[in-house]
Amino acid sequence: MGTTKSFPAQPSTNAPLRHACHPNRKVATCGRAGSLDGTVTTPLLRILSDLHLGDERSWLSGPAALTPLLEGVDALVLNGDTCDTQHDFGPAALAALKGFFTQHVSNVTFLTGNHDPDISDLDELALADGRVWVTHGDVLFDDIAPWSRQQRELARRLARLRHAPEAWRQIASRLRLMREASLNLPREQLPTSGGRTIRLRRMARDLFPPTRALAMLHAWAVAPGRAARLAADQRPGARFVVTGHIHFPVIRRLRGGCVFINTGSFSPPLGGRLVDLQGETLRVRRIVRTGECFCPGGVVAEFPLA
Ligand SMILES: [Mn+2]
Repeated sequence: MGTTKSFPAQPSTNAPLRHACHPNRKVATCGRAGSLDGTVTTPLLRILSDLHLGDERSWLSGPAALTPLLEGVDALVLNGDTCDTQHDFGPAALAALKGFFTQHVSNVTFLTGNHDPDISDLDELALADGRVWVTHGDVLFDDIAPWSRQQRELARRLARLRHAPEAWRQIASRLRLMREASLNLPREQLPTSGGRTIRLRRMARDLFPPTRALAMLHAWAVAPGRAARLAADQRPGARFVVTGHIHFPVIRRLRGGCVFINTGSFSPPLGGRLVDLQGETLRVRRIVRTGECFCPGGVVAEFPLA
């Protein structure tokens, strides 16, 4: 796997896993950022996921609610399901959304998720010289989202696509097949009327049939171990696997030394976390809500990257 000189790496056809530079490398290529009082700051890379902008179950009324989370950030990675490009965000709306982020942060990387399979051609990212592997997380599940109401349709599509076992075994090509299967999925129908009972009706819909909740709990249970095994097999340099997708903010230290981090989501019930890479430190922080806005909260865990 090759490396590139600056963050983010440019797409290339024969190297699906893009290696982004360690944040410290940016110091070497771009110089340290200085402030007016002469202090020197180390570039900050921030990872967020599962914004689900435009989805009525998302807490975000719009991207402006994220502004406090973008302050002081030099590079931003949006790790999938930023919005639904298949239904809610056409080309013009998507361009405006991307423009919002690039106005606030000079360096923005959009990774694909199952709801935004065509937001970019980047399905995964290697940071800190490959020590941090970032991907949305659906690659951990053979049928993308086992708890989804669209699971049958997804499974049907994938069965058609995964005819070559070797293509399925390799993460990069498997991710491409999964993105292909997620294109043009029919929209999930949600109750849109019912007045004051609409929330209850939606909650009931989320909980039934109970097999959906069980599939979700199962996904939460198996994701860390699967991530560690997949990383050991195909991204062996990775000591940290950063995912979203399962909407379950968690950190698991696994046997073999791999650390699984899930950044949750911007929707109920569990909310989200962010991952910061700065200097030789990886930091997981809570995301807290203040009124309509979301801000960085307390540090949940801190790891040396070196
Ligand atoms: Mn997802």
